[in-house]
Amino acid sequence: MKNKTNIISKIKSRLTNDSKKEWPGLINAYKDFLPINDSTPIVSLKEGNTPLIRAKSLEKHIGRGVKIYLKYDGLNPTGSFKDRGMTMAISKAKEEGSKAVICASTGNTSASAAAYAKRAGMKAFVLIPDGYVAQGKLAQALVYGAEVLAINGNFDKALEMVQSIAEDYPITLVNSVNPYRLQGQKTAAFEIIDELGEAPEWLCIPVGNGGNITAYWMGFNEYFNQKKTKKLPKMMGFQALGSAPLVFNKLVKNPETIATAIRIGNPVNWKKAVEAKQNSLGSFEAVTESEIIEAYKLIGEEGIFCEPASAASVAGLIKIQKNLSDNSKVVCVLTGNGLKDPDCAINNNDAVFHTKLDPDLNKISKLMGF
Ligand code: AN7
Repeated sequence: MKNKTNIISKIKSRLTNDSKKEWPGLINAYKDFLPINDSTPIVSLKEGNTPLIRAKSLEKHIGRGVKIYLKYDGLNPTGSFKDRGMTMAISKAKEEGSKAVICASTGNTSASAAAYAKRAGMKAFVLIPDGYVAQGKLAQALVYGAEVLAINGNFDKALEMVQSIAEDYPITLVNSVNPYRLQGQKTAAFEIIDELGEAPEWLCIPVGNGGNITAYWMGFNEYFNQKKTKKLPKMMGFQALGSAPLVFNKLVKNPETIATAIRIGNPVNWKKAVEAKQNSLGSFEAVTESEIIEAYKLIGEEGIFCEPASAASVAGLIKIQKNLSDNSKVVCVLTGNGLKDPDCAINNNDAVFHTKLDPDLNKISKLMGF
């Protein structure tokens, strides 16, 4: 009897300890590194703390002892890295007394802004390029209750418009020109160093507006200055060939790519992204549509589902593999969840998919090879 009580009290204490260890969201986890104060109302969906997963089949593919990690940021609450920035941007907007937020978006920013604004009791307006936002992202913005304005124009036009609206009217802009966005997003670099004990030699990341590559570089440097890592990674930014203004150092008027998240011709963080690349001795490279899809499938073979824009990081890694030294560490950032873009998945896979089958046991087991 005594024994039983002991066991129960042990289990109880473990449960309470575990609940104390619950991930508090990235603002609480990294508050010493973030511009918040005691009166900042923290608007959180427990974002951050996403897994860093070894990519074993990719490692076989590349060889030479190179260690590859996938930072699966598609596991954030709304399915993309945008939540890292949005928890900060919306918390600060609320602190400043803002009642409404606005953004332009290729999809993920609008989903994230809609969710965090709803949680903060604020109104969200999102401008999107009509017909060029993946279904999952649009569904999210609608369900989280944003007011969706789909324009006959691309992302760059939408961004120009929201910048002008935010100048003229009392509404907070939550695109990555909002400095709090990058502050939140830099925490992904902290998580990588916290887990690996040091920065990797290489960071491969898809680039659209250039916000995330800037934020990662900021995060790596802050930890470097705090002596939490002795090295800094080379920042490798990848754009889709049809939307590659940073690669060719030239504005793209009509950007095109299957990776609609990065269908951006005039990146708003152009200068900062170039600085991150130059200061880290990294580089920008373009990846083709078929390279993106090939990488998308290879990531699927790891048991991981990301959206096509995110696969650009792995497509890029494959492209630059000869530059990697033996036994070096690479982190590829998977920025968004595969469920965001079911059309891309259905149209681009090598799966065996039998349809319109008779529900006949004999036929089906025969089909299965028995
Ligand atoms: C999955 O949602 O610009 O270089 O409006 O959704 O920081 O712009 C999305 C960008 C990479 C590029 N991967 O990041 C938007 C938007 C995914 C993305 C990027 C985006 P940035």
